[in-house]
Parts: sequence; C-alpha cells; structure tokens
Amino acid sequence: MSSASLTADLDAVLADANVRLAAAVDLDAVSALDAEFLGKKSAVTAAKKQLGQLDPADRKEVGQAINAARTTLEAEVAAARDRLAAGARQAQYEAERLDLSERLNEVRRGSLHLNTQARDRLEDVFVCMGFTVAEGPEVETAWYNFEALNIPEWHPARGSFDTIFVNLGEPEEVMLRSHTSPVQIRTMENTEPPIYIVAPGRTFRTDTADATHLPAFNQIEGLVIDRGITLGDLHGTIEAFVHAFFGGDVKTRLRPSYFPFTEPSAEFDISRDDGSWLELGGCGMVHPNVLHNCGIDPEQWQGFAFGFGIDRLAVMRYELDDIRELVNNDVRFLRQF
Ligand code: FA5
Repeated sequence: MSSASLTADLDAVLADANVRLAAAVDLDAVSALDAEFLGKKSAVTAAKKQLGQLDPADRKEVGQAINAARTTLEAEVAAARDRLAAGARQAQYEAERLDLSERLNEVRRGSLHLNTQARDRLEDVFVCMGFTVAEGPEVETAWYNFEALNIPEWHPARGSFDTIFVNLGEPEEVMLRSHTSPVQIRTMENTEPPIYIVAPGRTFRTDTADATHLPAFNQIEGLVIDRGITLGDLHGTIEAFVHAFFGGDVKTRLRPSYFPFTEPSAEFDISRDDGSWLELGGCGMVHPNVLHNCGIDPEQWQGFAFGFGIDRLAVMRYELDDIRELVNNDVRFLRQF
C-alpha cells in the first residue's frame, strides 16, 4: 500500500460520502452513513490501521490527511443530521398545527328566554304609552306586601296569597313577595304624583306547579296616580296594551272581582282563538286607604292599578300547552323561539 493510493482512496471516500449524505432522506439513513464512513469498519479506520505499513517518511503527511478526512466526514454527518432534524421538526409542526379559525360545527346563537322577550316587549309597549319602569325587592316585609295594601293581619285575603315566609324577625313578618303590588307602595312613598309606572319582577307563592301555575313566576304591576282618573282610563289602558302586545284581533273584558287594595276591582280576561277567555290579571281603582297609607290625599288624587302574570302572557303569545315549559330549560324547546 503506497501513500499515494491511500490518499486517493480517502479522496474517493470523501466524494462518495459527500454525495450520499446530501441525498440522505432521514436521520436513520444518516446514522447508517455515519457507521459506514466513520465506524470501525470504515475506510478511514482501516486507513489508520495501515499507517504502520507505510514508509515512515510518509506517515506524518498521510496521518494528517486521514485526520482531515475524518474531521470533514464528521462535519458533513453533523450537517446532514441538522438539516434532517430541522426538516423533521418542521414536518411535526405542520402535522400538529391547530387551525384555530376552523369551526367543526356552526356556532349556534342563543336567544333571550321567552319570559325575557315578553318582559322586554311589555316594557316597550308601556314606555311608548308614557310609563316609566320601577323596581322593588323580592324579599318584602308584611307592611309592603300586605298592610299598606289594605290587607291587615286579620284579613281573609292574606291567606289567598299562599305566601312563602322567610325565617327572619317576627313570625310571618318577612316574606318572598307574593305579588308585585308592594312596588306600588314603595313608588307612592317616594314619588310625588302624577305617577305612571310599570314594575315587572319575580313573585313567589306556595302554589304547586301545574299546567297554569308556577311557584316562582313573574308579574307586571301598573300604577297610575293623577287627577280625574276614572275606570274608563283603566279599561282604555288595558285595551291599548293588549292590542299593542297581541294585535288587533284579541278582545278584552273586565269582570267584577275583589282585591282589598282596589275599589272597585276587576279581573281582566283576553279572548282566545277558540272563543274562550283567559284570565290575565287583576285591576281596579286604587283604594283610598292605600293612597292614605302612602301620604297621598285621596280627595285630590285618583288612580288605577293592575297586575298580571308575565308567564301566562308568554304561554298565550307563544301558544304553549303548559306553563312549565318555561322553566324546564329544555334547549330543544327554547331554541324554537
Ligand atoms: C294579584 O296578585 C294582584 N296583586 C293583582 C292586582 C294588582 C290587582 C293591582 C289589582 C291591582 P292575583 O293573585 O290574581 O292578583 O294574580 C295576578 C295574576 O298573576 C294572575 O291573574 C295570573 O296571571 C298570575 N299568577 C298568579 N299566580 C300564579 C302562579 N302560581 N303561576 C303563574 N302565574 C300566576
């Protein structure tokens, strides 16, 4: 073995390695080439072993050539590894990429609950008629829920409200309001007449849920206090509201009734398609005792009040069979509206 042929062999190995490393398609292929060109059985290792058989004068030069070839091969293997590792990383990024703009299902828009829709519409109708919207607390005292409304403790009507009491203060002193009428009192206490308000809100009774009753339901109260107000104004207001809310075909009627806080009192019904009537709420001229309890002179001011169930109104407007649909929270039902 001459030093010239050894050096020529190394040049051939370098050229071969250069081409094949450049063509390697994955890291396994580079590892195989690493073993082939730099491992125990590689040409470079074999050349080193043959160094001893060379003319001592040539050894240094050939030894340097072998080391240089090894260094070159190592650098080329490392470069090939880097190139493929970067490619593999890039491929992995591509494979694992999340397209955050992608939507598998159309996003469904929610909608307001039927009660909220009915309440918003009611407010709109009354605001257009010149009323403002008032509010009151859901937990009330006996004064606001009963006494100021001309329902003293001994009054039989107190029982008809099926009140849910709260375990606070004296027995039967604090309660979940059983109607929105306490907001009448709170408004008259704080506002100088003339007064034109509606007060929507939640109300509570011990009623068992059935097709027309819920234990927690919604009412809207109306109160007008002004000079020279008559029953005719009350009927006209109810008629105007019903027409605005349901359309011109629906008729209204007042039936004599009794509430301690109005005199005279009436219940008002609206006509249904099948010719029957549905009771919507109670109304009447504000009782002089109630005005008096709120510091308003009944000789100077008169007024009317009404209160009806918003849930019953929603049942009517959306033609539901059962008021409990409003609270079952079945999205298949709610999505229809
Ligand atoms: C009252 O609550 C009176 N405060 C109404 C009133 C106000 C009269 C102002 C005069 C002047 P009543 O108990 O009838 O009255 O209830 C009024 C309406 O609330 C009923 O007509 C009905 O529409 C609704 N309602 C009553 N109880 C329930 C219930 N358990 N579930 C759903 N709606 C109900």
